[in-house]
Amino acid sequence: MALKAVCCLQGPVVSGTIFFQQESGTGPIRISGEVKGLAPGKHGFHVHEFGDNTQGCTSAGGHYNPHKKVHGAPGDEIRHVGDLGNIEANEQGVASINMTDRMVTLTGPYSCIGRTIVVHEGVDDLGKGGHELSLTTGNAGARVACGVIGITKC
Ligand SMILES: [Cu+2]
Ligand SMILES: [Zn+2]
Repeated sequence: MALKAVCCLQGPVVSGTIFFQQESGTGPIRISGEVKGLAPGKHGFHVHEFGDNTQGCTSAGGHYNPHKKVHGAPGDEIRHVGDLGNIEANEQGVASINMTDRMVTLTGPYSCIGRTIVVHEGVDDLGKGGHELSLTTGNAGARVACGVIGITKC
């Protein structure tokens, strides 16, 4: 049975809706949707640990990293579970998202349901930027929008 989830991203300027669909508990997940209000170019896009927005996007904590790895690219063997890389906004500030991922999941002990999607002001360097933050956050800068991933109707 397909599992479905949704995330409404909200920030002072940036907003969007992200959909998640996973065909079974073990299959890859499809992540799609649209984010608007962005500066043109790439923006870090991650699942953060907590579904807590009490202090804004800050209280979502760091990248979801249950296996205690270093930060990486979505295609890397060594990465945080939450590392979804970058989304890219066009000249109108709109990013259309359509990706699959093999680590983010909606089921099991490492489910991302109830955690937060964060969109960043800057580019995620995918761990390769040589900055002191590259291996923890990708040095992606401020959090411009966030929202909790919730279960939706199948
Ligand atoms: Cu992030
Ligand atoms: Zn990370």
